[in-house]
Amino acid sequence: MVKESLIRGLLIEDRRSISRCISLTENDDEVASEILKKLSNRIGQAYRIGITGPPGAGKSTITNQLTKLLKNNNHKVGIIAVDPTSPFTGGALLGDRVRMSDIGNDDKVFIRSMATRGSLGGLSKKAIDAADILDAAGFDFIILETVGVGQSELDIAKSADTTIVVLVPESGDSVQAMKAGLMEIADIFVLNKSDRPGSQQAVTALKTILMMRDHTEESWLPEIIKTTASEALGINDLLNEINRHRQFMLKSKLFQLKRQKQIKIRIKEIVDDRLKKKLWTESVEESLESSLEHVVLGNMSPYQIAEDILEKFKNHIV
Ligand SMILES: Nc1nc2c(ncn2[C@@H]2O[C@H](COP(=O)(O)OP(=O)(O)O)[C@@H](O)[C@H]2O)c(=O)[nH]1
Ligand SMILES: [Mg+2]
Repeated sequence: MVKESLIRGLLIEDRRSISRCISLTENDDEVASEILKKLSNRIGQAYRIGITGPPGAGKSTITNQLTKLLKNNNHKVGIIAVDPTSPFTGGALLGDRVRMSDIGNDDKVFIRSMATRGSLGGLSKKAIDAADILDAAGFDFIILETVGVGQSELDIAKSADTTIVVLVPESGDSVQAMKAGLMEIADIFVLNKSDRPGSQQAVTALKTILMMRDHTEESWLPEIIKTTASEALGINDLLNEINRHRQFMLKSKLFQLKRQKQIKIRIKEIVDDRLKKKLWTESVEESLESSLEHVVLGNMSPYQIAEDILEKFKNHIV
């Protein structure tokens, strides 16, 4: 069977099998879930790092530099780059590939770009499934790069063990980040492009915002790491901070808790998704369509129709 040979390929780190498995998670929910079920005892070893922030902040450059460093330490690194600005295989993805080309041609590194194909639906599911595939294939670190806009992207970044939010010195960047919900999800802040003017002021502004955050004695306080990723400056500090966060989480049992919380969200998503697919059959859609005019005319309530649909569904599944 195709599936068995794919899994065998994956486990010996055959790149084409890995690639094919990821494509399946993007395109064929059924086969992909079969594969992921079979691989469950292989998933959970990799450490996952989420990197998010505004477009152009330097996320790909940081990913590139961090990967080089991890590779030099003999680690295998899988990268999933999600880019909503390119609905098809457009310029932005190509740009990423070119920039990452010096780390890509190597069996210690696997890079996968994920476009959103116009719609954002299910994006986080696809990216997290892909991370699981790379995890099963034996990569030690998985980096998930997403642009910090939109709920799906935040969900992906949050799914990591350590979430890094990248900002730049441009005025107001940290205020924008706060609005976009980036402040809450950061375990580490990176102030990249610190070769630019205003970087120290940006750090101070960020610190002020961070002090307003609720925290207790035992909770993790995010540090701000200054980098100039294009010159590979500060990347060592960043890796040290990632390791410090990892150790903190392991010691305080937060690691297990964070993963459990993510798994719960994920299972609920899978169930919701499948329920929706089961419920909204063609005939249900049709009967909904034909009831609409009764609502417009005031003969029926939308609630009545919704309840009828649910009642029929209930009778259908029991
Ligand atoms: N001046 C400066 N430019 C940088 C730095 N890091 C990245 N860049 C440049 O900023 C641009 C966007 O970087 P990229 O990594 O693609 O950003 P992303 O959209 O967040 O992934 C590229 O032209 C990089 O070369 C830095 O530390 N300083
Ligand atoms: Mg990028």
